[in-house]
Amino acid sequence: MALLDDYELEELDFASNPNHRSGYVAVLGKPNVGKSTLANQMIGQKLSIVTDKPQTTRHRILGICSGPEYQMILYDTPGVIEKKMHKLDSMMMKNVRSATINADCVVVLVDACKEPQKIDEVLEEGVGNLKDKLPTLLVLNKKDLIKPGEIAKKLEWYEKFIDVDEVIPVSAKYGQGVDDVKDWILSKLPLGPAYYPKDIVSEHPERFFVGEIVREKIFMQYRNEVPYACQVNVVSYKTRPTAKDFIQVEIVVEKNSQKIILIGKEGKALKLLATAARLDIEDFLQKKVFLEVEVKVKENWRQDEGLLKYYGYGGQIQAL
Ligand SMILES: Nc1nc2c(ncn2[C@@H]2O[C@H](COP(=O)(O)OP(=O)(O)OP(=O)(O)O)[C@@H](O)[C@H]2O)c(=O)[nH]1
Ligand SMILES: [Mg+2]
Repeated sequence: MALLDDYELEELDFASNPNHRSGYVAVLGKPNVGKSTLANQMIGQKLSIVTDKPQTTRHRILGICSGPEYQMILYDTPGVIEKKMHKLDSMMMKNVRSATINADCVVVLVDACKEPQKIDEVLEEGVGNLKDKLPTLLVLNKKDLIKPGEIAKKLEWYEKFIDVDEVIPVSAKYGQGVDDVKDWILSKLPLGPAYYPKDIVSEHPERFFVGEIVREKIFMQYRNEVPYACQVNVVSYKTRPTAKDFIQVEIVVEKNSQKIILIGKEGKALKLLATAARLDIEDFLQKKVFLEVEVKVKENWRQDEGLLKYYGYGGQIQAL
């Protein structure tokens, strides 16, 4: 695994290959359709967290998929929602829009298990009224969950009623059809040199992913509203040459009752969470770490624009 932290920009040495293609791809869709699963499959590494709950992804997450002849820079985005309950939701939707600003093409996912439906809201929120219509692919995801005859019917519906350049059935979870998606993207990318070193998979700092892993474990361990009320901040990250790396994480919740749930009886629930997160973080970083997790209450943080910006929802992902 390589992140941009490991590189000095001036060391970049772009190959001058006249057939090389590179560009930006926005991955859009409603919540829970499998955007992050597809992005991870394409990159070949789990960068975005995946859960069975809607509104898992909150930022636009940049993942880089490179080959000898190409570099696709994917933006995984938050699921498009109609009702914006909190300022956080509105900021998440801004992150959807900002992913498409520089995009060379757009991939819209829909869930093959659901009744066929228009993708107008997704395009409206994501692409808005960008002057030039971007090449758009519709991915009919989760095809593993329905019968081949059903897939054919749904494919026909989408091809007939939705104005996109192509429709491809895929199972992002099992990697089926993912190469077809890559080929389609490749055909839409302009000729040009790579933007990033070829072995880089993201430009976000390691600590961003550490926070996301903790958030994934919260989604997995706690129910109902609790995971949605959590913000995870990596407040300290110290690499230590003679000891395990030391990572200090704070989980911010909105109410004391949520703090009590997170901590659990005699702190057992939080301990369980910290262990599950640590194991995944160690797997991600490929080294042992010491993880300290603390829970804090900040009332209504999801409505507080200043705090939301501080937490990095204003656009560029930043390390606190
Ligand atoms: N069976 C099956 N499940 C899938 C497939 N793709 C995704 N899933 C599951 O669908 C759920 C949602 O996947 P995500 O990748 O988190 O979806 P998302 O669109 O990124 O969701 P948000 O970030 O909440 O908008 C998870 O439980 C995935 O395992 C697929 O091809 N087949
Ligand atoms: Mg996601």
